[in-house]
Amino acid sequence: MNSLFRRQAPSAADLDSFHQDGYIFYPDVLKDEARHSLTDEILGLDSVRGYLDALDEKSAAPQSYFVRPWNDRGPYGDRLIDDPFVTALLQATIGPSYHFCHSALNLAPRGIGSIPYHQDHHHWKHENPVNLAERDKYYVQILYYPNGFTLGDRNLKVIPGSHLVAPTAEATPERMLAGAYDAEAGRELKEVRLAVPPGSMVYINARIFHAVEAKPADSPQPYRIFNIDIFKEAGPPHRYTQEIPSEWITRASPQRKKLFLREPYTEGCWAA
Ligand SMILES: O=C(O)CCC(=O)C(=O)O
Ligand SMILES: [Fe+2]
Repeated sequence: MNSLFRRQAPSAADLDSFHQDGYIFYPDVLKDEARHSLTDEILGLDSVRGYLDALDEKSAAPQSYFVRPWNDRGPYGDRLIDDPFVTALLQATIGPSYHFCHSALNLAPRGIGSIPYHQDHHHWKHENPVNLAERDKYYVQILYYPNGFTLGDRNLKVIPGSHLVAPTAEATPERMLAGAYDAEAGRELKEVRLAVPPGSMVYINARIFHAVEAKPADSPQPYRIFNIDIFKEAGPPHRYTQEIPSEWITRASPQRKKLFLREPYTEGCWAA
């Protein structure tokens, strides 16, 4: 199989982790060649080079590089979208009916601040009938960390099981971590901080609460690379469901075309 990954399909234990914890952590799952090539592709982008040159000049306040959607993908970035392992994961978790939603690329420099606990399921924070109807559908984020991170250095952290708590305004991460929702989740909800080697993937149900710690000014790693692909169960657009470049559709295989043929988000598309 022509895959960028060391794995071919999720194991039963992986799927248990997805359903019970809300995520699957795959350390160092990209093949070495794929990790190197993906990294080179990202660092070779003109916009990234410009960003990194400016970083070297040490501006006062550290700024992240962030682009959404990330359409300027080379062959490796492109292959991530429907790599056989990614397809196997999506089919085993969401089922046969899912679409590519959008993507993003992020570089986090030394001195950048934290991201507080949040969820990324865009139908929960809106009350239109369409949002209410879509609330329980799957929305999956595939997080890639080509150069990884260590604890205390822009590490991701999660509250395993927090996706099992009904998304109400009262169900805040603070209250979850204080034990108020252990009974509803059927487990103790507590924080897990992840240390992630280069070439790792974290596959999450976007309903899980997750957060990111700050990157120290003296971090041995000058910047952390993070790219993400997001898939949604078939249905109306999420907040960032991107327009697909027409050339992507033109050159897509019939299988891949199915991922792309859906409505993008437009202003007012949720209005009743
Ligand atoms: O930077 C990260 O590791 C994750 C950021 C995040 O929470 C997101 O993109 O939704
Ligand atoms: Fe997030």
